[in-house]
Amino acid sequence: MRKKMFFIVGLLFFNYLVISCDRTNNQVEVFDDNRSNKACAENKIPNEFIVQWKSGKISKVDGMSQQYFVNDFLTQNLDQVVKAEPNYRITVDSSKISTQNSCNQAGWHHEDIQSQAMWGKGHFGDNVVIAVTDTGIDFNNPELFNSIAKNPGEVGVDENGNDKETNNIDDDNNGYVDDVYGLDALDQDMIPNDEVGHGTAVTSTIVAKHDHPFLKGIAPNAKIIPIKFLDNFRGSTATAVKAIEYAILRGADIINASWGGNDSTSCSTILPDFLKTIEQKQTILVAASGNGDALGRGLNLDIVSKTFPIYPASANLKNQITVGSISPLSKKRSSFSNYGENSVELFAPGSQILTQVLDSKMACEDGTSFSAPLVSGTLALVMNAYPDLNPIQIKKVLLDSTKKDKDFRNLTSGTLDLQNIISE
Ligand SMILES: [Ca+2]
Ligand SMILES: [Ca+2]
Ligand SMILES: [Ca+2]
Repeated sequence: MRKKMFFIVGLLFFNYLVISCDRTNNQVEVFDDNRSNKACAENKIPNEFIVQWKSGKISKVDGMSQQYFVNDFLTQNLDQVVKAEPNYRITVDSSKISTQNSCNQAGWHHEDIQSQAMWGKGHFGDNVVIAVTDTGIDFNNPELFNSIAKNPGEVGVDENGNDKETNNIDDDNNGYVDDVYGLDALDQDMIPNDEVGHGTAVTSTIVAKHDHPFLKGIAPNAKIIPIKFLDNFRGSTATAVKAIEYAILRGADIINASWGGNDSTSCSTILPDFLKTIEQKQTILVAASGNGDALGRGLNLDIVSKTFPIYPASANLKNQITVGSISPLSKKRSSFSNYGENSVELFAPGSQILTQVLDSKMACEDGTSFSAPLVSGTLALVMNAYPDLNPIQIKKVLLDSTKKDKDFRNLTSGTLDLQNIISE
């Protein structure tokens, strides 16, 4: 009798152990803390998490401790969760924001890539929409403001005779009320106003009008969707996902991503999973290759990507183009620019680029952040020249036309060259 009791108690205890171990293992499986990595630990936003749901949705969960999130929230929702992780900070690369208001080599980039070859044929980016996922734009800059692609579903008059822009109704049913211009994923409003200057500079590289001798946008007639998801301290994996989701919702032909070049994007496994879904969309993602290590020395992304990938640069999507930077003096890779025969498609000017910044001032910028928009804008011109091609074909036209130089360590061994595009 005593023996049997012991057996039953023992069995119960054993069962309990199995159940609790099982539960813990499941949680460990879905929750990836990446705690061994110092950069990840430093960039973890306290009490914020991201959940990738089986429905395909990705959402931020906040306002609870990690212990509560794992033991309570995840436990309760385990059957609906694919993965969860801390929300990691993504910041703009402020080391590459210029304070110089003029460039010795201003305007060199259009000569180098022979922009006139496309402009001369009347290709200025008309009817092409480029989403700029960045710090927003200066809404007081009339040139940039007038380049915004207004959301056609939120303009005009509704059935009650009210202006759809301000009727406080989500007229196009895309989940955002009165999103006329773009999205501010940081302040959660519909005015992506730039407080840093980076997004304004990137955007002006694409759409600045041609009334200044050296500051000319590569695709001045393209329309942009400004999407603000980062600044010097508030961006995150969660806002990056929101930004790209919104660009796709709005049907952007091209998505410019001049960001990701710090350690924290390697911490997320949900971000690359999400980026993979862009391959199914009718769009092209253009990513800056990144500005090297802490000392500004360019990195070989092919090697770095194996251990500390930089997203989106390292994502290697079919409809993605990752761009490194050329310097005007050497006409070679800018020393800070990341490179890689498998990870970087081509190089484009990214040193000494004259741009607009806040308050309609100018700045002389360095960084792969400015190489990417030159390619985004060029893609708009290619879409003008070849209006019937799909994104994969457009990408091929661009890559086939690069100016070859075996010293450039990238997929095409080449640099952006608009003269070659038009002669094909
Ligand atoms: Ca809407
Ligand atoms: Ca509305
Ligand atoms: Ca705002």
